[in-house]
Amino acid sequence: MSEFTVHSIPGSPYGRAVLATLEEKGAPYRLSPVAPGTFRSPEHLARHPFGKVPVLEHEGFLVYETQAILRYLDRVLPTPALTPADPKAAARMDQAMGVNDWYLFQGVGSVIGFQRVVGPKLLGLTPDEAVIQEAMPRAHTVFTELARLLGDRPYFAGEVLSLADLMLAPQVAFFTETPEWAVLGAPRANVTAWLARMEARPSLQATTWARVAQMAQAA
Ligand SMILES: N[C@@H](CCC(=O)N[C@@H](CS)C(=O)NCC(=O)O)C(=O)O
Repeated sequence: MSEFTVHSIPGSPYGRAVLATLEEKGAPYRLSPVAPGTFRSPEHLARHPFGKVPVLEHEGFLVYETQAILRYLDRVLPTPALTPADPKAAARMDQAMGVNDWYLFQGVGSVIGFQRVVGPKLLGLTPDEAVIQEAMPRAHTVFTELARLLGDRPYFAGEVLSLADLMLAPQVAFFTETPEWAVLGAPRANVTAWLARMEARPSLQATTWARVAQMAQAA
């Protein structure tokens, strides 16, 4: 299998989902770091007209949007399969990936993760407590729903790992670095057990912020 190139940055949960999926597949890949401040450069906009990461490059084919990237990887690298064969389980996977994009990231991760982690760590910003408080009602709804969807099963689509887990785990992991985890994640035993299960996987361990920063330095 020819090498995959992932255009991303250390600390991107979406980028981590792509890297962790490549790790799960045992595929050869390299990180092409997108330098801070160059997201809207002509070079990056040519890859991603919305100026975001990640972008996957494979055999001259470029694709952005993490869901599209993960599904592409699962098609060109069929083993281990990360999409359930059972239509209902596959629908749960798709649903959880949609919840990740539309409700967890938008207005929750993008606010609390930015205010508490990315802003202070990368830009030296002080968290805006009012903005965080504004995001909390939606955050409670999202975590309540994640706990309900997961139920008492080990993974979001059921008994086996799927793309949904690889997409959600990097986003949910961000919250463990915030005080809000105490009310959002920590009280939900199934969510914390699932996250611990995910973070113990070699694919997640190989793609922590620190490990991706090392990849970026070596690139
Ligand atoms: N819908 C996109 C979301 C990607 C996204 O929001 N990426 C963030 C990093 S995790 C980003 O590039 N942010 C930079 C910006 O918005 O300027 C996907 O699924 O890939």
